[in-house]
Amino acid sequence: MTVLSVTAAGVVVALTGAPAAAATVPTGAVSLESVNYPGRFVRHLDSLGRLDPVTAASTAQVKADATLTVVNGLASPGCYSFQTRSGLFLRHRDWRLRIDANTGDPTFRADATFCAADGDRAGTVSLVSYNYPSRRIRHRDFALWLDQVGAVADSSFRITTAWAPKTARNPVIPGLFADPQIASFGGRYYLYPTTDGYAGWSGTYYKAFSSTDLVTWTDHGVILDLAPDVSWADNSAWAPSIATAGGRYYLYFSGGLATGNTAKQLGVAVSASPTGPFRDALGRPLVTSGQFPGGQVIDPAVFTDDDGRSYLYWGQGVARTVPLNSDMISFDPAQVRTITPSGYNEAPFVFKRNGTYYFMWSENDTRSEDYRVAYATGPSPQGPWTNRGVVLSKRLDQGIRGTGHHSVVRAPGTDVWYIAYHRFAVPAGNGTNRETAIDRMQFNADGTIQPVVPTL
Ligand code: FUB
Repeated sequence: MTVLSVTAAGVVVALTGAPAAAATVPTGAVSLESVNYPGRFVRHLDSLGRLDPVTAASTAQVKADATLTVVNGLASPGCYSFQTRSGLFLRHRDWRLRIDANTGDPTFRADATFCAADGDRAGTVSLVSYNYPSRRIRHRDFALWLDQVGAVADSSFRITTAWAPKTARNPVIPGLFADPQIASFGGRYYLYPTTDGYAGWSGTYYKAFSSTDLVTWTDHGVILDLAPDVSWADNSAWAPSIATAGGRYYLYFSGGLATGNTAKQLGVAVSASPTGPFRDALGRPLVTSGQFPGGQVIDPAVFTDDDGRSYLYWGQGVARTVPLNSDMISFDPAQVRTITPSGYNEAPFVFKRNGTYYFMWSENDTRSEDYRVAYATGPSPQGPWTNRGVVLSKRLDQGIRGTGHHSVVRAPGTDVWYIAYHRFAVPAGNGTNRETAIDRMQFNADGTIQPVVPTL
């Protein structure tokens, strides 16, 4: 495998020492330069892919059109998708490369996914179609086509510094990821999101990301894939939660079957590392559908109190909580309590600050631009709760919509707090094309939470 890296001078170099097979591409904003027509870059014009000259003197629009954000492959995490500044995806249709909005259906996702292979010379990359592996992105008459060629000069590109680099802080991880669960272990931050971009939220796998500064994140790849790894679930890999105890890491997750009883259930997977791989700890659900009447069995969250006792929360429509046994993978069903506050839809999350417990949740439907976060406070991990109102909602002057399904982390050793949440991807997202953002969350002197200002 050739690992490509962009230097400060903006030129891609092949890192040595990697086995020769396929290339990898750094995620984030890049530009793709033709190897046989240097100075010409992949860009879109009138929704079609082209190879055009771009120089320092080019207009800001041309530079933006020649910048692509490399993201997690919509059809496979081992490959890539390429997003335009306008949030559209590079895809092939009738063998022509063009840009379109992600419908989330399997055909679109496959048409918009490309696997990296070595180009025709060192340090270059060739992009192979995910669903037509004998075809690659190739320029012909300076238009981009999906042609039946190998790694020839017309199908080889240098990855360079983006003509229009990202300036916004959010999203913190490129691509479509929702329901971010943030945590800190051993001085490092970790993010566990839902992989988004699927019609009907039908994704199957979870990835983990880590960071020391909440700005630069490392993608640790797939940590659990329901389809092969979990016998009782095929899809609906939604909204995971993470906890640690006894040197092990526990990932609580939801999953559903593709056929038969498709109701969602909760599972728990275990690993020796926060970045997995995780394996199903029980071989069956931790909470089964119908076990407690009412509400969907999704959106697990775990809070561990100062005495080491952990509590599980979950539910859409109805919020429930139960103390976990010390093994972290079982509980006494007789101790399950319903704690649904008014306005509650889903995404419970609990944390503690200065002896006060904060119970937070999301209101409205995740497909609504009014999806938002509200909270209550109480004297124990299970309440009773006093409703305190909404703390995070859309910011239309910035085009930020659908802000919800959050989690909270404290910077270790400080009283500085951050909220991770998802929003409709800016600018072209919706309820199944969501992205992960992080902002500061501040408190008033009386312990109430100040309204969070969502930022681009
Ligand atoms: O990501 C799938 C579902 O959308 C989550 O389980 C809900 O909380 C909503 O964010």
